[in-house]
Amino acid sequence: MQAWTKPEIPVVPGPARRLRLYDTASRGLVEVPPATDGSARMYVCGITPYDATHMGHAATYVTFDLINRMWRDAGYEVHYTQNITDIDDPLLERAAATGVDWTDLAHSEIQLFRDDMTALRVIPPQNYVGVVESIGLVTDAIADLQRAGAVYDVDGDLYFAVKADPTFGSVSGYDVETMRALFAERGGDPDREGKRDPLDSLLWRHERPGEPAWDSPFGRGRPGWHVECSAIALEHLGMSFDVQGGGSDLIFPHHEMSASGAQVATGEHPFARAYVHQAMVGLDGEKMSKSKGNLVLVSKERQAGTDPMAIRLALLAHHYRTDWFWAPTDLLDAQARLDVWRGAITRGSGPDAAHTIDAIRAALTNDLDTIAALSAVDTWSDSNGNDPESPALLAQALDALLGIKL
Ligand code: 5CA
Ligand code: ZN
Repeated sequence: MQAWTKPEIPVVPGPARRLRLYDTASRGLVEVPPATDGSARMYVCGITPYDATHMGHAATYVTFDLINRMWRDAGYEVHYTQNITDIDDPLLERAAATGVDWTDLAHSEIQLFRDDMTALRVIPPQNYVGVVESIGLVTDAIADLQRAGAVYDVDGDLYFAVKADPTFGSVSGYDVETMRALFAERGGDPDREGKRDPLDSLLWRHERPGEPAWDSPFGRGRPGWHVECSAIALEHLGMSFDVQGGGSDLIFPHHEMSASGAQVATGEHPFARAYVHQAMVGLDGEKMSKSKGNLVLVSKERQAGTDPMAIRLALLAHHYRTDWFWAPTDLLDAQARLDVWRGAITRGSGPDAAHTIDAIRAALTNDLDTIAALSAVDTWSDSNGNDPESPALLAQALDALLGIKL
């Protein structure tokens, strides 16, 4: 799948810093990549394209964009893969409800997402990969799981036996009761008769009348969700890549299952070195979600004339590991801050920029502390100085490190 236009990324003078991130699995900060070996690999779970990008999605992709930017700043060659869940129940349901062909719906929402990402200056992945174009990869992964003895049949549907992975549960660290509740809530089927373990997850759903289906060694059907991300990540990044990312709603079952599936299919461990999760952005007391319909959409805001850089700055004003609720004041505050910064970089001179740039790097490499990074820029804007190079240097750093083009 075609990704989107890559923004210009200026090179910033001064020493870069190594990135530390909170890893959900080990429940602590880890350095990623662990060594200065020249490359860094990241997989981020992409959209299910049945509705437009909301502020929660945008927060997720901007967060992982900061990781990308910190790695590039440190000189790593970044390998970034993102999937598109372009066949799934919600997509088929929305298409049926609106009388639109499901592939047309997916394509138009993917295009809207590309436009939103471009406007927000998110660096595109090198591999932007749809599930529909990866069915062969997914069926290969299921065949590997079969060879590992981890697959069984329930009335023609194939299931992954989670017990085949002795480390199952180690991504989320949740107890069985919590896993079971979340599994039921997030697309799983713990109570289906014939399953060996309530947590076993669907790998291949045999063809149902009226549903799209593909040929496979297991008969016609379509893939289950988790194995899609295992297969796409394995193909484009291989095992033990540096960061598996997405929103915290994906910790369980999605990231737990996709890690286990890949580990059992390859016999290697771990799937990812760090599991990084963006907290949930909500609206009016609830998680913002396409299914609830309580959305603030990036595209609507853009159409209304909002500066995309104000949207990005509004997102950056919240730390990625804290849940928060979107409010109109977020945008007003961000626009006001942007105006102050724009005023400051058009001055003839300013205070020393090197110190501020180092403070931005120190904050961002410390588990993406965007609040401290923005505050360092505020301090620079509020101070006077006589360095004529400083405003241009700072503008360059904001563009490269925070993705804010003034
Ligand atoms: N296609 C799957 C991942 S394979 C999916 O979760 N799609 S999604 O469209 O529902 O979400 C896209 C990304 O945005 C995911 O990483 C998800 O975790 C994240 N996300 C969804 N809702 C929110 C929210 N309210 N706040 C923050 N991130 C969110
Ligand atoms: Zn995924």
